[in-house]
Amino acid sequence: MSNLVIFLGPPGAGKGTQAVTIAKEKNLAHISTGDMLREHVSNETELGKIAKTLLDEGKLVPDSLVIEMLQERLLSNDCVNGAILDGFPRTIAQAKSLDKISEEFKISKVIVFEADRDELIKRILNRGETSGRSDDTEKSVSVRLEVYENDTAPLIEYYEQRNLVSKINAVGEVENIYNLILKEFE
Ligand code: B4P
Repeated sequence: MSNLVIFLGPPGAGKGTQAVTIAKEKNLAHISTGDMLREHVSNETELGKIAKTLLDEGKLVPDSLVIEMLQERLLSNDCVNGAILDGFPRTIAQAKSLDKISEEFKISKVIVFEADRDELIKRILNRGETSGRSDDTEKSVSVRLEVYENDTAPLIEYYEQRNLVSKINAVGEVENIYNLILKEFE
């Protein structure tokens, strides 16, 4: 059975930043549903056409579409050692579906990234100046933060009930945060 480690946190908390290096270090696949959706948008697939406006507005893509996309991704060869899920699940429905598809995968840990709202907004708007990401705008950020509070934050309790949660202070040097996360893998 392969392990799944979930990176959970508000937009801009550094999940993507840390997932890339931790996945390499631990020989795990890095699965970012945000990156996958942006790829669909740039390839103008059917899913991409549906997702584009939702991403731009900071809203979530419908559960059924994201769940199907993730299920397919987990079948890839690079997931045999396990994976870091960066940005999935984002709703209780997604979490429940993950419990069902996790027969060959076990959720071993949920790392929750904590950072205050001002810091998150600062980081995202900073990135917006260079990234070209159409959702790194002031308008979209406030929607993304609201969606996080309403739909995603309840997952912390969902996984706390199973004793899977470790909370990380995600404000500080990237390298220090990386070391904090690595400790959670010991
Ligand atoms: P994502 O791509 O997952 O975007 P995000 O949650 O906003 O995280 P982001 O990448 O911004 O933050 P990160 O923490 O890496 O999702 C985008 C959209 O896709 C969603 O809004 C939604 O529409 C859709 N979507 C994705 N998954 C979905 C799902 N499961 N269901 C439905 N819809 C879904 O980094 C942010 C910035 O901070 C970076 O610029 C980084 O350089 C900087 N940073 C990181 N660590 C730092 C530190 N320690 N100090 C200073 N800056 C730091």
